[in-house]
Amino acid sequence: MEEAKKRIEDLRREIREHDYRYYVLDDPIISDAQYDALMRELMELEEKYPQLVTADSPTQRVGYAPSLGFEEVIHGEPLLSLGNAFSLEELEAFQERVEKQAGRPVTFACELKIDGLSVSLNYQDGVFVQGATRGDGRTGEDVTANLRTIRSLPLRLNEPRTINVRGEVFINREDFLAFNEERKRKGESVFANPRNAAAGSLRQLDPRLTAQRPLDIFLFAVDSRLHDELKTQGEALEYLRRLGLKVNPHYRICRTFPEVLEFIRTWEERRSSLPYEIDGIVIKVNEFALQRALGSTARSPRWAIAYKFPAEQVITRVRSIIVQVGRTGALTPLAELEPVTVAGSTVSRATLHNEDIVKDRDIRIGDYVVLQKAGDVIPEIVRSLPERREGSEVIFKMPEHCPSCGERVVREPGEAVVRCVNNQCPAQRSERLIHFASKGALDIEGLGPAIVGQLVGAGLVRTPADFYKLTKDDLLQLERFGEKSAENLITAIAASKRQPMARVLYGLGIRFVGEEVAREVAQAAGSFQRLMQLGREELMEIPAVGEKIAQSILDFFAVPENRALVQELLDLGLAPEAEPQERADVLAGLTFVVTGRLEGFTRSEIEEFLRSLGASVSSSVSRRTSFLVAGPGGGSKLDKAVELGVPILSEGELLDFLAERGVELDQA
Ligand code: 1X8
Repeated sequence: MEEAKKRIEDLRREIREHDYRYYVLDDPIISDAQYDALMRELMELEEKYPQLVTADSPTQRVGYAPSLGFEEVIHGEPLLSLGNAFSLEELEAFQERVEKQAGRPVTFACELKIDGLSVSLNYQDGVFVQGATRGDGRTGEDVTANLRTIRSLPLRLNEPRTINVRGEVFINREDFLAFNEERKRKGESVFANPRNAAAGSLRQLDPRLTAQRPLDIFLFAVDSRLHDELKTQGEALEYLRRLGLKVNPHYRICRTFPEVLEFIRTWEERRSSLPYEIDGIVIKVNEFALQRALGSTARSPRWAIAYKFPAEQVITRVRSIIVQVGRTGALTPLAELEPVTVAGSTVSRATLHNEDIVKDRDIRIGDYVVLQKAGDVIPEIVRSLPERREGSEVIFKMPEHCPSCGERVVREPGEAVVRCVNNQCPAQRSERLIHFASKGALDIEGLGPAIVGQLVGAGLVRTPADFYKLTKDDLLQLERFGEKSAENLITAIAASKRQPMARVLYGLGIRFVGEEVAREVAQAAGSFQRLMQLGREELMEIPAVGEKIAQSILDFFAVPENRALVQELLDLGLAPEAEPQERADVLAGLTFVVTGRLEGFTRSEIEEFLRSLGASVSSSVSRRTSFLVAGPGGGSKLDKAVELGVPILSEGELLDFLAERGVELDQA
């Protein structure tokens, strides 16, 4: 036993050292296999002597039981957010204000602003005991088990200190791309950007899942108990590093304001070469004593500011403008660009939305243009550069005939969109088929745009019903299909017959009938037979359905071909009835409104979930609202709820509320 204890301690020390070298210094000295051998030996010993397992053992990075929700953590010191400067003028105003109050020149610490998720970590006698999200700044959520899985976060410091530190959890760009690829391959939804992926990962209810996410962390602040001992932010960063915590190496202590500007300029330029995303520079008063003197407002410190980078812009050239025909027949101009890297990804196409925008921005084929990508926004052409024209540029004209079927297109008065109104148009047909198989609709794995294109091209599929008549032999004639893949696709198509009516209805692609409307209509009608009998008045009794939607549904079912399609799908065994609502009564009679930024869910995920429990979800707060679920940045809905006395739930409180009613969240 004594011997085992000693060996365990030696192993832990050794593994910790290697973790530090690998994850913090990025300079490993042993191979992965050697590391695994050490870890395995430790795990075996701990299994044999469970009484010797400690919270800071490297084996404890992956927790065991998934938790229901997260406990609240009241932060010892609030995690304030930073004021923003969107221009150098605003930054200069900050500097002048600070120096005026100080009555002397001030030294600033400049650091990269990591585009991740703020967390607070508590170490007790050097052992990591608790970590929390920022939450609303005063109260966060206990995500200790998830933070433990971050390999660059030491479970034990180099000194037995009791300390609270603060940092940013993030995901490297490259890891994010690989992770998203993997999700796409598995047919899972992808994250829009590394920040969202980091937030979602940190709020996984099952730490074993978090452990598979490529999370990383930088620490950049110590709690004020250390401010007497460490006099400046610069010293605090060095101290954090000495404790074994990961500190971003790119910071600079600037004694003059021009140095601050220089730092900003440098990083604005080098930004895209960093392996992780940054959205600005944090400028802090370096001396803690002066920070204290300047104090904070309710929301943010007066001694720091975030200089936000303007959206990254690059110049490229429009090679051509092509026109795409969507599922509803809308013609959309799309610029094909000389590929450029902007905000970390390569862009070779940008939508131009409609012909008016092309005209307003005077974008011509062959033009040099300014392309911009702000945060997670889709790339956009901001303007053309007429001064760089050579004379060979061509003005874009919307075609008068559909590029797919050749029929004349129409532009309704007062509408910006030009449409092909030929219901038989091959491009529309393909798009409708793609939509039918897509994630929100029948969700048929392996039936993406490329395969649908192949099937249509081979004349195997014309309507969605044709998918269900495909045989393995049909598929085997096609390129890229082998025994296994053909079998898989046939199985996936057959499995989709069990999808609920709402998805089939959405999959039909009726104009204005999105996922939410489809859900309500399916719920109200109960079956397609019934739905096809409903009149205008009856349709409009469904809360989500107004005049426009009712008319669109009527128009759709007035077309004999569409009625025949639905009948054929039913005959093939699809969508017998509306979704059986298992837990539908838990929130029956309650109306929710969701606002602000949520950490673990998208707003529509939460809304869908609430609806699945029988709640109504509305987009505006009124006296009839039962609860407002509010994340940070709630704004006017929050004000309205306070005014009307509508109870407000934070994301964490909502989870508690649901847990009390026996509802477990199986997603995060
Ligand atoms: C937020 C962030 C800070 C730093 C880096 N990245 C962030 N996202 C830093 O200080 N180096 S400070 C901060 C905040 O105070 N809200």
